[in-house]
Amino acid sequence: MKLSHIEHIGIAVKNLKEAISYYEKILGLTCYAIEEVKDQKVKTAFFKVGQTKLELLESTSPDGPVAKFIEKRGEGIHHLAFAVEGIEDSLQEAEQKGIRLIDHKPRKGAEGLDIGFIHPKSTFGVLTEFCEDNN
Ligand code: CMX
Repeated sequence: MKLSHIEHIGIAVKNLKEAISYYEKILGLTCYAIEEVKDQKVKTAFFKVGQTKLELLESTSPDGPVAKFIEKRGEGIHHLAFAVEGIEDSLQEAEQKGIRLIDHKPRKGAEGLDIGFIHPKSTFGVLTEFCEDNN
């Protein structure tokens, strides 16, 4: 498995607009994209800090994963996403080593990346995402 860098950190928020304002007005970052990922029931806002991105996540539905996360655990860091080379093989390799996957095959996420999630119960409590830019 080859991880190159932290692609992004996902942060669950109740109100995207209010959170964007904090990152822009207080931290001086610029929101460069807002995108809805229907499949995941989220609206996302992206910022760059060096080569790492921050992805703010607001749920678009009360039964979405981010709404459930906030209800149970409150706002905060939701997942950690690594850039990998060969996402399909990396997911398979993790599974073969006994790790519980959420996605057995990559699917399309925000920014057109191929993504796959690993279950937090297998990763010491951190919802982990693999990403690969195959565009
Ligand atoms: N980080 C760490 N632990 C988490 C978690 C997270 N983000 N989300 C849920 N959990 C924990 C819960 O606290 C719970 O633990 P306990 O049993 O100890 O209380 C356990 O996982 C099960 O949680 P749940 O609320 O019952 O939720 P589900 O099992 O229905 O779903 C998960 C959990 C991770 C499988 C689901 O949220 C998922 O499939 N996530 C991947 C997709 C996703 O998060 N999409 C949104 C982001 C999309 C994007 O970035 O574009």
